[in-house]
Amino acid sequence: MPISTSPARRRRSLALWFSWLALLASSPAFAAPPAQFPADSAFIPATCGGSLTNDGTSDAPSGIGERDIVGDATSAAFATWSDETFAYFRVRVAGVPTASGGNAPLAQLGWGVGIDVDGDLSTIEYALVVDGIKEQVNLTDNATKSSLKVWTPTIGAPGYVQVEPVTDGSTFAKKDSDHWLTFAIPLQEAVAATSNLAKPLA
Ligand SMILES: [Ca+2]
Ligand SMILES: [Ca+2]
Repeated sequence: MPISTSPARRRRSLALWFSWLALLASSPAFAAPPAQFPADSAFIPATCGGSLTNDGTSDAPSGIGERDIVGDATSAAFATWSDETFAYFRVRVAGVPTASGGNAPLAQLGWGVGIDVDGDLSTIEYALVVDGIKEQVNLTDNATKSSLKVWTPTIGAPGYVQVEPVTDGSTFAKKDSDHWLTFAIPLQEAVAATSNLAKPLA
């Protein structure tokens, strides 16, 4: 597993330290969405300070239910996996992040992670956001807020996003069941999108 993680901020800003270069040599120039996402058992729960990543339930009044990232000492809030082509990220949310209104299938919300590439967690170089309004996965330069790469569709056949109930028994949700919101990005495309910047992913 080539990715280690270190959350820097709560909710949408879990910081990541990427070291995926060894995987890139055999990656194709263009990667369609993954034909299938890894099994739950493949994902590595992210840790922070030696403990599983955690986040309180209903800790932000404006961010409850499907927008509430949740986790505790036994159920990580965040997990990752990568294979030769994709890096996968998942966040545990206290609800169902899909909806029939607006631009379905995702609810009209956003979920994401911050990406640190230089080991200085006071600066988060990139943001990777699942945009439920535009229905896309967006890699942005966190300093300029400019979009570097967009992947679509979100949930599709196939798509870059998967939503499914958790299978480890967590019950943070007050109403609906806890869900994993999982998203995949093609490694080589992400690296190429940042190759001309001061702190590229590769
Ligand atoms: Ca929370
Ligand atoms: Ca940094």
